[in-house]
Amino acid sequence: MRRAKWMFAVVCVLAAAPALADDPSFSIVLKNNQFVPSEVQIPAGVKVKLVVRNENSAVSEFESTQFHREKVVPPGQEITVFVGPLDPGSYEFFDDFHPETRGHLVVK
Ligand SMILES: [Cu+2]
Repeated sequence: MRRAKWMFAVVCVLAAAPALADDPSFSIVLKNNQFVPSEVQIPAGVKVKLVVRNENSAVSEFESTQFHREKVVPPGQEITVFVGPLDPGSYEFFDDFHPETRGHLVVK
């Protein structure tokens, strides 16, 4: 009985791993107080991984009220957020600590 449960747990982990690895990944860099790129094209209808790296010397907060994410990005570090599946359209994101720094996800 114990052994059967353990086997079941292993199967679940193996089944979940490929799904995580398959999420398309997109990188965004904060530098010179801008998002680079400021327009990021992602596919509609799938979950995607956004990796946001902060190359500025000040702490930032990657935020979007349109796709509901908010995460602090310390200087010299990177964070990961998962978004979607989203419908086609344009979704704004910004640095909540420097609100003039803005970009868009363009979902197609
Ligand atoms: Cu915020």
